[in-house]
Amino acid sequence: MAPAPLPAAAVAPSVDPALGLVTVMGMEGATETRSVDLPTETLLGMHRELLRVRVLDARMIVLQRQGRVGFYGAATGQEAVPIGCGFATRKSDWVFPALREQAIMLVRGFPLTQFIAQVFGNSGDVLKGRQMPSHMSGRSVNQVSWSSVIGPQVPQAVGAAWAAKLRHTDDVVLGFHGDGATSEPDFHAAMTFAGVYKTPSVIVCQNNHWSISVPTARQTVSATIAIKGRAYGVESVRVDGNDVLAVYDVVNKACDKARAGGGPTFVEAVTYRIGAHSTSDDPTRYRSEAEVEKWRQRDPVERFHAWMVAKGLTSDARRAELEAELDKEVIAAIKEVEPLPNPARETLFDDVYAELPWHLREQRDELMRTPPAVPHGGGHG
Ligand SMILES: Cc1ncc(C[n+]2csc(CCOP(=O)(O)OP(=O)(O)O)c2C)c(N)n1
Repeated sequence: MAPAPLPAAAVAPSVDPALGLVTVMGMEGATETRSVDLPTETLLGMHRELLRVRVLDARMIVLQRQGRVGFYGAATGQEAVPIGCGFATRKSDWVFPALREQAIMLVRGFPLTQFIAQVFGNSGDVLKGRQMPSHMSGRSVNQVSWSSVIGPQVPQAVGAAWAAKLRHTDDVVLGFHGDGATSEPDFHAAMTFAGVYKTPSVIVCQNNHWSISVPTARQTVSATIAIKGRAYGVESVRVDGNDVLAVYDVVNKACDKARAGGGPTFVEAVTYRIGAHSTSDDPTRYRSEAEVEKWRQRDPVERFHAWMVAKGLTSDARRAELEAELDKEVIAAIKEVEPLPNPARETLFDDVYAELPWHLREQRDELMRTPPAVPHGGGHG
């Protein structure tokens, strides 16, 4: 198998935003290629959220390894994309994620306990245990669930953006996908539609260099993924996806443009999946440790932390305190939600029909006459 092309971040900045790489921080974080003008409170918020995803993902993987939850897809190495994007949105915007953007919900105010209850899929889960872990959604934060099929969320996002335009709101819809999804027809349909109807969309491709075991080099021979947007008449930008400030800057500008009626933007965020595709994957079977190590040197959490230290906004000691505090919060949330019972069996029949049709009423009644196979209670799925 051909190795993934390395390292995208070394591509020299070019005047062409679809071929170059927008950065704010230097590769080690302590330096910067240009200055940013963000309130200290926002910068501290980004720092906290980056650390929170790292801590949360590590805990969730432990739960899966202990057999306490069934599955988890971590964002390790890619945290700057969901966090940068989350900060760039407004409350009334919409998010159509793929597997690694669940943290946007947290940035936009979704409660941590409900988030973790979704990983357990128990009665604390607002989705009533109907979705896989890492396919979360929350009505309260306008985040729509991913179906697990690679691609459909992109045309859905574009369709929702078209609806926002027809309603004359200035809401923006963000749709996410991976590099692998660019080989799916849905990606091309979405880009065509976004270009033709000038939808207020920001379509973000997280190019993490691997689609499970298939490297990006097998998805395309185009110079970059961003350049594809040009064929659809969609303004396209390639950004350093391990640079939270650059992601924020590019996506924030794209949102402003969309709100002002300027139409869609396609963003390729160049990043790398440091961990496994999911808890069902063993990446040592298809990529080298040397490749992973190269990307660890550009770790988005470490880079931003180094930048914040250089600015005098935090310190290693403060970070250690914050990590301990965040870990405590995650553990407390697990303790609170894990003992919750499974969703009641009859909830299976809720939420699809305003009035349950006769054949489903019969099935529900029959189910309720049958004793549960597993006692109702105990949170271990
Ligand atoms: C249509 C479809 N084909 C295959 C799969 C199996 N599958 C699940 S995740 C995945 C890789 C997706 O890669 P990419 O789009 O690059 O996103 P990443 O997971 O790397 O973020 C595949 C092939 C699927 N879920 N749906």
